[in-house]
Amino acid sequence: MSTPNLAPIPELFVSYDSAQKLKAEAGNLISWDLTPRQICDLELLMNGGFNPLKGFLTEADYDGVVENMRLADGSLWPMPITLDVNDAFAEGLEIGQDIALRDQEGVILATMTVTDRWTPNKAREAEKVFGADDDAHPAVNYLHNQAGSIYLGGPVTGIQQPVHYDFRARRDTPNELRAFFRKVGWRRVVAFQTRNPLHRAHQELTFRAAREAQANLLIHPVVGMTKPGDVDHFTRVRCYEAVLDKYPAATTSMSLLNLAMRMAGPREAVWHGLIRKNHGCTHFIVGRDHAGPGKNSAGEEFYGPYDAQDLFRTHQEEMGIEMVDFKHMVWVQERAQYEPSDEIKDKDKVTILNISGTELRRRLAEGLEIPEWFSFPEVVKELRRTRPPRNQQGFTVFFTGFSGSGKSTIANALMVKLMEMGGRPVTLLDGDIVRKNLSSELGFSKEHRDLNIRRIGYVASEITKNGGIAICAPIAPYATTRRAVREDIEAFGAFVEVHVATSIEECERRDRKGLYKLAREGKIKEFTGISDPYDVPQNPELSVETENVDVDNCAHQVLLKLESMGLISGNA
Ligand code: PPS
Repeated sequence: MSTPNLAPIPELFVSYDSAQKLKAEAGNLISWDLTPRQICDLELLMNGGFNPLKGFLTEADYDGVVENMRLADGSLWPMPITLDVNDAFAEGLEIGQDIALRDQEGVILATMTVTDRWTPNKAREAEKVFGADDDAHPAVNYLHNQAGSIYLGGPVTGIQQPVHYDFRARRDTPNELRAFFRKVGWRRVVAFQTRNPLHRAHQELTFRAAREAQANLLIHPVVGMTKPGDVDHFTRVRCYEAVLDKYPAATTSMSLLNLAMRMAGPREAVWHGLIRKNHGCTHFIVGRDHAGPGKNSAGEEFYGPYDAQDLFRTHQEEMGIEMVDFKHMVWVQERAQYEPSDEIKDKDKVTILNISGTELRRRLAEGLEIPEWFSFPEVVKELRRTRPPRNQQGFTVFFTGFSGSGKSTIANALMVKLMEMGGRPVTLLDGDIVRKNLSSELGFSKEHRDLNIRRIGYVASEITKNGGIAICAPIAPYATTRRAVREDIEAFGAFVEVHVATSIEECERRDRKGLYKLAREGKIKEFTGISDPYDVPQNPELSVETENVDVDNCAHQVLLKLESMGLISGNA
């Protein structure tokens, strides 16, 4: 299995001339505007990265993949690659109909013949594929709260690749990589998958893997979609480029993979292996907790640290790519080198050092030292450029609570206090202001409330990205929408959720705007807390009581919270 057949792999693209013709004809077809994740999936379907798939999964293939990781014809495939759409779009379609698949600018990338349309059992998909129907898993959260409710399946005809403007020279299709390996005579290639910046431990691990497999090394980072909150791929690629100089050029190469990860641990490892096999690699590194999604809602790991290695091992013969498994690498101070932690025999006599991802983020956030044994100065410099200390980053304070709970009043007081401190621009996105300026056409149905909060989230994320402070004060009654906004914002800075926990009885008693009276009389419909739901925040950064506490004190509690999170300090 370690001498690859580097002949070209089948792609789903038609010839240039046919593509031009098809593109003109496809202009008349019903179009689906692909989501960012679907664009990633489509790219790998079309270029052979997902070989043997010939399109988005049919219902029979989907059932097989979900139940036992196999397509209907028996081939191994662990991940459902599905085209999820909304009800309205699905209703208008007939089986056998061709549809155009467009990117977010409207460019037609492919057509698809719809052979299957079904309503998936998402709870089953979550249990079987991701191991638990728990929204704390990013892919389960996506499945329930972002993906459409209907799946379409059928063969895809590729017209053109999605356009990328960044790092073009670093992106390769499976056939481009295969051609490169043929050209340079690389017969054994070990791939390293990553969604994080490379530090010294990774370099040591990849060196050892290449040595162990007697293979050349392909650093193959994911630049499509990774776990919410990860370092953005622009920064990471600059970091990779800095580290690449540390490898002997003739033995190591780097290529970027536009994959949308699912963080599915064991299944994901098998999927990653198949994708690397398609890219012409013979070996694949699986480390500790491969593609791990973090903790579940009970605070426990979703998968065991070596589950991914175990599942890969079971299937590697059939996959045709060999695993190079690695244990956790740690720094042994006395020997000044990295060693796999389980191979250290004299643990009680040496000093073992390690900096976790969480600890690294803390040090970056607080502008603390990051030692040379841990990372390369070039990498640390890049990370510091993107992630300045928290007291220089933008952030969002998101108040949520019933109408009349005191959100706006506390938000106003907080704004003034922050402006008094100076340093960063402050914008207040109060419920009423937003409804006047951004959402004047919206009402209070679930759909409209979600749209309203999404808009607030979008503006707040832009403010946060650009180093400002956004203070939001809508009711925001739905936990899933608040979570989505949190994820958007946390890509750029902190999200501080403050629950203004005034009880509904107290709000009604105060009834500042007289709205509760009208709601009781049925003159205002869908009124939060009276005739419409409110999901109480389960883990807000702060919860403030307003009964018998004055506004100044409430705003002060928020300031103290911001200070304890390192977001404000003496000189910022
Ligand atoms: S939401 O649910 O987050 O989109 O609501 P929001 O944009 O914050 O708007 C809430 C303000 O609109 C007034 N209002 C209502 N609130 C709740 N339910 C219904 N049906 C409703 N109709 C009008 C109310 O004055 C809210 O103002 P605040 O500032 O929260 O008191």
